[in-house]
Amino acid sequence: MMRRGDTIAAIATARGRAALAIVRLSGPDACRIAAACFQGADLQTVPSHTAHFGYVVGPEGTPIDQVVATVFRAPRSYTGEDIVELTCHGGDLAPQLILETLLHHGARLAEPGEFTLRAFLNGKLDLAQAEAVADLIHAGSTRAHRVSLAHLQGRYSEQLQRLRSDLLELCAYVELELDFSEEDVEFADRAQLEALLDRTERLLDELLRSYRLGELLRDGVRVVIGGRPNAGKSTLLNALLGQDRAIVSPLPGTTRDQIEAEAEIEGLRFRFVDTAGLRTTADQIEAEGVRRAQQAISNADVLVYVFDLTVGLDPEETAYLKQLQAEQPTLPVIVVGNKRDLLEEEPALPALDGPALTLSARQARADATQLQPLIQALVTAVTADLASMEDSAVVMNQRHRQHLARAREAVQAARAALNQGVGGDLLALELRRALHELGAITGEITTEDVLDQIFSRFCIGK
Ligand SMILES: Nc1nc2c(ncn2[C@@H]2O[C@H](COP(=O)(O)OP(=O)(O)OP(=O)(O)O)[C@@H](O)[C@H]2O)c(=O)[nH]1
Ligand SMILES: [Mg+2]
Repeated sequence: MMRRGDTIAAIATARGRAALAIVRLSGPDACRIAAACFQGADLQTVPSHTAHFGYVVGPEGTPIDQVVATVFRAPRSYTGEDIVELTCHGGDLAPQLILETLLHHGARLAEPGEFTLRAFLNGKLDLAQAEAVADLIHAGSTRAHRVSLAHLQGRYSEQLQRLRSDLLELCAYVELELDFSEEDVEFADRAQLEALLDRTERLLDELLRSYRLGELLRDGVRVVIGGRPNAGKSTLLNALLGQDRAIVSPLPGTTRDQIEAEAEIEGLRFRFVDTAGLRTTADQIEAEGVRRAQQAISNADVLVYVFDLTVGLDPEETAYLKQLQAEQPTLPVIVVGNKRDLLEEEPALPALDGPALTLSARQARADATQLQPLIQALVTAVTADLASMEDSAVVMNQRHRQHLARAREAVQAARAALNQGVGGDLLALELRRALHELGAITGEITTEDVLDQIFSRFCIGK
């Protein structure tokens, strides 16, 4: 992976039929290799950042495709090296034949993420930004996309850099004091030190807290729709999706196999799971459905518990919900009284922990505004006050979370050292440890293994 100095090539676009595709080359020989198979301009002498129409010809001189070649010379390029991008026609053949021609002329097939790895190694972006490139490509919702872009633009890294420079300043004070300790000089003002530690810890806390939102953005929110047979769970799923995905029928026990479908709501990706109605049954297939429903509930991010307002919640259901809240205290449960259209007056809702609301799933299928209170409750249940967090302050990456947690530990240990009046050397040691952890996120400190791990999850050509 870390071999540098050679010239790499890859198809940067997705396979299959498409109007256009891009084959890219990066490295010291990029212009020479591209020039060897390009007719239309001398790519070795054309100025940087210019595009040229022409033909790519195969090793035997036969034309392969009409292309536009764009030349970016080092260091003003994505990787910091010479780059040539050949925009050709899409499909299975043209890009592949062009790639083979480039390999024939001396390029090496790029590893996944190798272009971005080079960009990182050449200082074009830091490690957190490089990871944001992959997050951006994998983003499954508008908000995840926005957060990745903020990270790619470096706004998250800037925060970490500020943290680091605060800590560095702190460290310098403490170490200076160490050097002069025999002369009894106290450089570091205790109160100032404490304030700086406070600030650092608060920021780390905030970043760590945001990881819950980051995780939901990355993986989506799993919402399980549960309740008794015939409560209207499948009707509600269809209303939420805006399409008739699940079978709805007046027969209790209609849904057996779990039905899962995704929808983007308020910038978040939700994965809704419609389940078999919970009841004791002699029917083996239905019983299996019920078992799966219970399993889905134990893996849910939120449970939407639906009941029929004309029937009410029976005591067994109430007991079940109470037990669930005791067993899974972190699982938000939203109780939905359905079939509101069948009642004349707004009914009293059962007194349970957590939000409860009424609606008519049947009407909501035609009029989505009916769903608004439920959607608000869903967003609040999963993100609480995190939804309003700055995009640049949302941590989406588990690796970052680990380093942030260790940095916080070190800062806490530094504070304990300060409070106990332990020597400055111990304090400095903890501060250095925190600095090290933060440096690992942005890649000031890193190992080849870590880089391999990070970049191998990239696409080839990125
Ligand atoms: N009036 C009225 N009927 C509804 C409403 N929601 C669902 N229904 C009806 O209630 C019946 C059951 O609806 P489903 O959505 O199949 O119920 P379910 O909870 O998925 O039932 P199972 O799959 O059997 O567990 C159907 O006849 C629906 O048309 C509603 O808001 N108002
Ligand atoms: Mg159903």
